[in-house]
Amino acid sequence: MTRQENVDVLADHSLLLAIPAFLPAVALVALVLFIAMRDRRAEKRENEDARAQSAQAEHSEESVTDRRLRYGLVTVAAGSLLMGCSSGTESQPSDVPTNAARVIDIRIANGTVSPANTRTEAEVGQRIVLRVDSDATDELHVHSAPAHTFPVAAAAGQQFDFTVTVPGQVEIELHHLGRTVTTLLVRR
Ligand SMILES: [Cu+2]
Repeated sequence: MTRQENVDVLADHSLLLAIPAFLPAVALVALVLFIAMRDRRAEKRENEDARAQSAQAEHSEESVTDRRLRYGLVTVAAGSLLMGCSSGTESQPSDVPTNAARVIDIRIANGTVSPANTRTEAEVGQRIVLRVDSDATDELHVHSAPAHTFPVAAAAGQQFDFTVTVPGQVEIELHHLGRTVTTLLVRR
């Protein structure tokens, strides 16, 4: 019987214990109500079954146990589903800096830099990551408040990161080459 497998899943106590910690109480109440309604419908169906098979006295007793197991299983399954949703796709207030880092790949070779004079949109509090491949030493200067200066070596795979806390335009320059790599348009 497939219902026997359900007993194993119920024994996962860590998941059961995690539910009250992560689920809002409102979601739990809604969930239980939903399951209870479903269960009542199933019960009605099973009672009709039992009446039809009244000769088998054991049947109804069995189905009550099965239903209890199924109730628990559905709670656990729906709970874990809800937990997955809330941690992944829950929308955040727009002023909370939860964006992924803005990565800017910079390549310096033969006295030229790319990109050059571009514009890069960013948000206040967003992490900005500069990944630099260079064949010459230079100095990256971020004209934010406070400003940042990063020494560039003649090497591949260098990485510098910072966060801009004030909205506005922030130039990222290469001082030895005298070029503007990009200008950050930092919005609230
Ligand atoms: Cu500068």
